[in-house]
Parts: sequence; structure tokens; C-alpha cells
Amino acid sequence: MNRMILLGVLILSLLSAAYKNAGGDAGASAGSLAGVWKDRETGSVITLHEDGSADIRIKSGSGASGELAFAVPWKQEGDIVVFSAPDAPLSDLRVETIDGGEVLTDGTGNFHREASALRYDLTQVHPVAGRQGVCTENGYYWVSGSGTLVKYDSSWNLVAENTEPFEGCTLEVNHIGDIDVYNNELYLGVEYFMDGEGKNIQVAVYDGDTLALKRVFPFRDDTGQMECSGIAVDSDERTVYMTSWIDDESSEYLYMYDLDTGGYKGKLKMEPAPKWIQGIACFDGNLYITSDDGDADDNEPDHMYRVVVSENQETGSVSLEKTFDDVTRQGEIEGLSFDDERRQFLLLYNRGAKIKAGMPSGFYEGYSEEIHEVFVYDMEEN
Ligand SMILES: [Ca+2]
Ligand SMILES: [Ca+2]
Repeated sequence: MNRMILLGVLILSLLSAAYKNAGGDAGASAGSLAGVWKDRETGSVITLHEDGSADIRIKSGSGASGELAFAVPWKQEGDIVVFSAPDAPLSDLRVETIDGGEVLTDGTGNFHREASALRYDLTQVHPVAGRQGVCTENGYYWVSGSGTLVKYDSSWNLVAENTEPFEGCTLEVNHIGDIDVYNNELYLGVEYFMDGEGKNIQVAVYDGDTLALKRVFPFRDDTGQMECSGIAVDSDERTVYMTSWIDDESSEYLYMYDLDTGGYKGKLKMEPAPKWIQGIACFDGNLYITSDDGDADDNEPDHMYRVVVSENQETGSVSLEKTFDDVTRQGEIEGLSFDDERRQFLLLYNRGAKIKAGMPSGFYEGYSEEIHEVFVYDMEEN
């Protein structure tokens, strides 16, 4: 109880210092209030998850007293957000609409939904041969399956294929996740994946034309990484980032390797960390992560999050970037890529198969096979 009273006093004092802002977030959409809400004055963040749980992180404006974090259940009743814990200090938060935007407010402080700087307009859908990842460079596209690599030209005609991509790997591996490309070399996180867990995780580099293995980064078994679902090259920071799909503490981190030497650089903590991560990409200095956090059984959409990395590469601030309520049928979100030249965003999405422990297991009604598609979005500044 003392902790809750202390929190209540702290929150009231923080909120009373928050400014009133008449401008709403134009990017906010109607419907569920789930998402990341931020008080721009203090940096305090309330994350309302669609499963009914909420993470609340209260920061002081000056940074003097640091940060408090707690979790409570929440639900939406009309324009009021109700936290189920009866003595939760934020139990009377309301939702107001200001200039078309939504603002969570207790009357003194305003939490704005973190809107994306980009707008994504779906323009094309291409069936592809692979259920894991996608990347693009110089007008070419590459797609990974769990154990295959294919290359397409700018019109999505197949131009190369490797059905034995693990040939030449010295560690036992059987799985590829999302992939990336840099200077016509493909970057893969390869691993031995079984029953939802990975081992022998390693960065493997492939030729962008022949799709043959060229080299691997030195193997490290002491990083704490339990699985590799995706990989991204940040050429400015000379860093290769790896994600983990497993829902445990190890997947709250991004694992970093030196692009030039292949050496392990350490891990970066995501705050708050998305769950069931399937892919990662770097664009305009930020990282973007796809998360299979919507249950296809209940027709829930999956999401993409933006990660702003701190200067020392120790933490990343996470906010909701896009809700994929525009795909053909809800299923399993996978890899992603940004095409800087064409200002396009590419998303690999699977539909039709029921997924158990990360593996296809039977089909939904009307499907006799799993369908893999790349959704292409034109990007505009918001
Ligand atoms: Ca995957
Ligand atoms: Ca899903």
C-alpha cells in the first residue's frame, strides 16, 4: 500500500507539471486505445496492450528521481480507461478528442498516442516462395524460407534460388529467419530450431547473386540469445542487430555484432519490449520490428514497432509504428524491409496455416496450404 501511495503522490506531482497541449496526434486512429501513450513533458509512458495488460513507466521531468515502473490490467469503458487494480493511481484516466486526435488525460497531464512519422499505403501484393524474410537493394528482392533463399528481379520474376543454403556451415543449423542485404551480400541469422527454441545461432553472409555461403561471423554461445528470428544491418553504425522470438527475458534484447570485424558488441535492452518478434530492419537511423502479437484465431492484427536507439547503444525506446489491419487475412507476420530509393515498405505475411510453437500445424477453413505474400506499401511523410 505504501508503494501505491508513494506512486500516487509522485504521479500527481509529475502530472501537475505537465503542459496542456491543444494539438492532437493526427495519426491516431479510432477504435481500440491499445498502443503506446507518452507524456511529452516528462517522457512517462503508458503502454496499453491488446491483451488487457498495461505497462506504466513514470519518469520525472528532471530525471532526478529516476523512473518507476508497474503493470496493471486495464479495460476501455466508453471514453474512460479503467485500471482494474482498485487503488491504481491512474484509475480515472479519461480519453478526450482534441482536433481529431486522441489524448489520455487525468485533467492535468496529457498522454499522446505515439504517432508514426510515416504513412503506409498498401499498393501491391506478391506471392513469394518463402515464409520468413524479405530484403531489397538496387531493385532486387530476396526472400528467405526456413531453409531456402530466392532472388527476384524488379518485376518479381525469380532469377536465382538456393535450396541447400546450409551447405558449408560447420555448426548444425536448419533455420533461417528474416534476412537483410548490404553491398549485394545477404545477412542471415542461422540456427538449429526445434520446438520453439534455437541453438548454434550464428551470422552467415551469402553472395547476393549466387546465393552461396561466403563467410560466417565467429560463433558465440555466451550472449544469452536463445533464438534468432531476424537480422538487420545498420551500415551507418556498422552494426548487425539480431532479434529473438522466444517469449522470455532473453528476447527483450537486441544482440549486436560489428559489421566489419564480426565481433560481438553486446546487447541492447528494448523498453518496453515487443513480444513474438519476427523481423527487424533499419531505416533512416531507426530500427523497426515486426511482432506476431495478434492471435489469428481471434482475427487480431499483428504490429510493427519503432525502436529509437540510445547513443551508447544500451537501450532502445519502443513505440507502436503500424497495426496491420489491412492484410488479406490475419495470420503470421514475418520479415520486413524498407526500399529507400522507391520510398516503399515491404512486409512478408503468412496466412492460412495454424501456428503452434512457431511451426505450421494444420490449416484454417478454406485453406489447403499456407500462402506467403509480400505486401508493398508506398511511404509518405505524415
Ligand atoms: Ca519468422
Ligand atoms: Ca499473428
